[in-house]
Amino acid sequence: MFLGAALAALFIALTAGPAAAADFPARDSRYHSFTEMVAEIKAVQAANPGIVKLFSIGKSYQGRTIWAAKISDNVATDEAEPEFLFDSLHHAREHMGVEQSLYLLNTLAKGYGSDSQIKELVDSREIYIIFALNPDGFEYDLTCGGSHAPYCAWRKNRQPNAGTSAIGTDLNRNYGYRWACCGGSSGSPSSITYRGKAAWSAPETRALRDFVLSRVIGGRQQIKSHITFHTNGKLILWPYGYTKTDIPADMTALDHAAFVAFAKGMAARNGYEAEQSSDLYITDGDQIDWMYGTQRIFSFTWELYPPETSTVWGDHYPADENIAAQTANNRAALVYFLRFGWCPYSVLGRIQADCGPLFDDTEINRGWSLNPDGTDTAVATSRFSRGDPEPTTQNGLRSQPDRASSGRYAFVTGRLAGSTPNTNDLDGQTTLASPFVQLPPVPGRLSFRYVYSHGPSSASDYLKVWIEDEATKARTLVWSKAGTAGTIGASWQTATAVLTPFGGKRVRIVIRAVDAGPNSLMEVLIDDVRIERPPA
Ligand code: 0X9
Ligand code: CA
Ligand code: CA
Ligand code: ZN
Ligand code: CA
Repeated sequence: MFLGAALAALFIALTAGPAAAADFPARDSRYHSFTEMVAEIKAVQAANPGIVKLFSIGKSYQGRTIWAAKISDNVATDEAEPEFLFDSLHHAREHMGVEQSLYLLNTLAKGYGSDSQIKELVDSREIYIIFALNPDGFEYDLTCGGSHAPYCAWRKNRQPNAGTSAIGTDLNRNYGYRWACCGGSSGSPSSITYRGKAAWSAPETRALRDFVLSRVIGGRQQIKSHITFHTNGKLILWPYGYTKTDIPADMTALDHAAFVAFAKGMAARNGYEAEQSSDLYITDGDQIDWMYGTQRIFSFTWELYPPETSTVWGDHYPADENIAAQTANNRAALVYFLRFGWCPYSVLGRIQADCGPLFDDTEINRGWSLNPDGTDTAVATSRFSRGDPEPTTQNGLRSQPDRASSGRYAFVTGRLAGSTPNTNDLDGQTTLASPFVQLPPVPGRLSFRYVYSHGPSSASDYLKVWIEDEATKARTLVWSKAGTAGTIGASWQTATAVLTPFGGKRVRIVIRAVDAGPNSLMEVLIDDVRIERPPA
């Protein structure tokens, strides 16, 4: 009796523990289960230790490892190479995404020794792949009964929700950019597009966020381009999902042009269709909106094979015979993405202007410092700040434009409308310094957009730009503009300066505006700062 009870208790303890690893049915055995995926990536690392390094970006709700690989030469070292990110399996039932990520890993690792184009890409870039963001859903999706057994058509993660038996958050509605803004997600835990109780409420999205943020070094995001693999529909989607507007205030016209050209370039190579993600339907809190909206990463959703079938079973469970051909069909598009994604402006023919050592459209914080010497005298409200300039009229003339040169933001003195001395008018000194940048032996020009407007002024008012050598701290004046007795209105101009003397040095750009004249009114704006590539 006692023994029987003990055996029964043991039996319960064993069956209540973690379920045995789930697997695909024999007919779909070419798909990788989570266990097989882990075994595969470990085998690839073991066979290619010089260029493949596995790591974890964190744990799922149920404690599974979210596996990632870095692929590069000198893989253990963080080199100054453009970084790329791929991920798959936000949605549990979208198994072809895992196969696409494994295909990419194998293509890079196996091609390294035999294909000079692949070797060049791996040597010159740092490529990250996150194989299954949603491992709990991955396992669970292979554990159902019914006519489609073992498949569940599960989408969300496996995180419980307080006050209901409904499980799971849609990870692709849980990101913290315009979360819940626009009717593109559900507030109901039973919905397949449940956004979670707050942005970042899922451990899986937090892990991805923290990894991406960890790639901001010296104020600059190292990841330049990103693809998240989903199924299905054979689509290449660019941001935004939250709005149908093509170029909303939080996207520059230039970035939009680059998104369209780059997406079309990929689509031409795999036969997919390229469109804005909201053309499919509105989403809010989705990953690529956050990646671009906050990090300015050129981020795409690929909806993989098959084309739309209009049933979840047809859409997400194509027979495993399709895996090899459909993942390989994307090879040329992936190679193209890796070739040009370090700077998608290059696809627009803008490599010289926009793909140099520095290009800052000021739409996000890219590590500039305000008052770097601690000597600025202007009050806080009149110093440079990065923001949306409010239109200002002084002496019957527009002194502060109502628009940045690009996008929404510029560096602007006395950002708010009005000409109140010491508030909106500059009065005193304000200084900006860029992050330090390594110049090539023969650098291209410095160029920037500026507004320098003033009421009657004098040469004691000025806007000056220096290049500071990091090693010697020496500053060299490369451009300046002084006040005059006349009145100058607000208009955006382009300035350039030659940087040849600074070739090979690590330098920063120092920009200072001084309003020293007693009666002068002054406004300065700066946008679109570039250190160009030298002409080819
Ligand atoms: O709804 C999603 O999260 C994605 N489609 S899926 O069928 N894989 O679930 C689409 C994400 C891209 N964003 C928009 N279409 N707005
Ligand atoms: Ca490297
Ligand atoms: Ca790096
Ligand atoms: Zn999906
Ligand atoms: Ca701007």
